[in-house]
Amino acid sequence: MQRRQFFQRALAAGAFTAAASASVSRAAQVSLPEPVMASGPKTAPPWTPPGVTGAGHPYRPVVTLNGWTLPFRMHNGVKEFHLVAEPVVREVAPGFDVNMWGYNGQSPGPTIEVVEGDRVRLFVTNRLPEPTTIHWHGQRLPNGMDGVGGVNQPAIPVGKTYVYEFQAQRAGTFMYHPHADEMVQKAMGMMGFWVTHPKGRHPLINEVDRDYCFLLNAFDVEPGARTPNINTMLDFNIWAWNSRVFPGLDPLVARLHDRVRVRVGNLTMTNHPIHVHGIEFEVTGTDGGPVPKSARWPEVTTDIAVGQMRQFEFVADEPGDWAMHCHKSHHVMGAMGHDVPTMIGVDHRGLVGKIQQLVPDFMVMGERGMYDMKQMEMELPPNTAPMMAGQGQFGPIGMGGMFTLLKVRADQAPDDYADPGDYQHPPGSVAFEFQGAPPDAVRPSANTPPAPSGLPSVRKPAGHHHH
Ligand SMILES: [Cu+2]
Repeated sequence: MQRRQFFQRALAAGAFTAAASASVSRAAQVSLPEPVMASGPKTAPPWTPPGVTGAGHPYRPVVTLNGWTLPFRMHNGVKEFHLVAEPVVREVAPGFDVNMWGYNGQSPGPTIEVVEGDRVRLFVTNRLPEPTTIHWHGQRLPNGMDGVGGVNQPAIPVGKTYVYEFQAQRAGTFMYHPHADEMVQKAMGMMGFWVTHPKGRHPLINEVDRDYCFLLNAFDVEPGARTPNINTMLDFNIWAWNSRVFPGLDPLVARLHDRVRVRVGNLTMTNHPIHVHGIEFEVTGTDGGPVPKSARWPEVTTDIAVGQMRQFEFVADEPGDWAMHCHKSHHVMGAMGHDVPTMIGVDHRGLVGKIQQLVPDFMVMGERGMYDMKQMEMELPPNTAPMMAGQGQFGPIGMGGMFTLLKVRADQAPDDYADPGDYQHPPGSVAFEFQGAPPDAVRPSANTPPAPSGLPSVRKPAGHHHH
């Protein structure tokens, strides 16, 4: 479904209508809101609930990178959401689809946005082939709403719908994910973002012009396959933001001098030092709450450990196309990063046995398995993540995985999130080729032992004395 149709359908379904009366029947009170579904990996425009005022409304909505925000239904003063846990196909990059599990048509699931103090009711329908739950990471809530299967509730059986209900007690940056068979369910892409906006002006939460959010996630998808290996603990090959890799990731766009907030949560099994070029930022909050102002310091990289969230802020006061990426070099490569040399010229049919070691029922998965085996006889498997693809105005970018661009433009209209294209550099401001004659390189001969200092004698600084 196209974005426009999806919002129209959401409107038609009454997803935004406020309850007309407090005297609704008990049956109506527990009626399921029609789930709003999305397909496609593009970044949806920020969503402001129409017709909702007061109690923190309107707020500056977040923009979910290559994702979207779930519309809610007001019902007797309660914000009602309907999440559907289900198998999905996620386009991780153009030409690379992965069978995942997610919510409402995509992985990750839609972002939930509410206001501090809101009463929230979340219907969760399980259309997976196994039981699930949802844990609302970081929230203050009644223990029975915390979503740990077996501890706080029975797991939601296949085909059933459970209801979670609590008050969003503090403003901040949160996420949701299963707490039932979670190794499998997180490895398959089940997660989503949650933002609670402050009810009014907050001493530690800045008002910003742009507010971006995304989750760090990782998958292990054999080249040419379509389903992640769920037993992988460390050797992932798809390093993603919101189940998407460069060049499939949209840019973060800002108007010159905008104050920008970026919220990031890590649901992978390793840490990610997130680095932004061109500006300095401060970490203004975590999933534990806002950071006191006296405890903030300037950074250009912030490490996000497993299970942590960070929100950082900066003023976009330098125009340009600034790289923004994980600083682990293997995390800005694609699926073939480690394996492509061993794939070329190799009989790929041997790979089936290797996959079977990890996924014993690989061959009994049906037509898919045979199809994949056929594909593996080709030189390079189709449906493989681009390794280091992406073209810039000066040539190949040589990046994949956890990489995108922060695009800052003086002429970007307020609230315009469209990709402004390549940065037009002012004349004389781009690194250029030296046109003179290259100097002679003086190197020590292979047969000559190095000078005692360990440096070639021609480079010894004047006045230096050996011991
Ligand atoms: Cu990383």
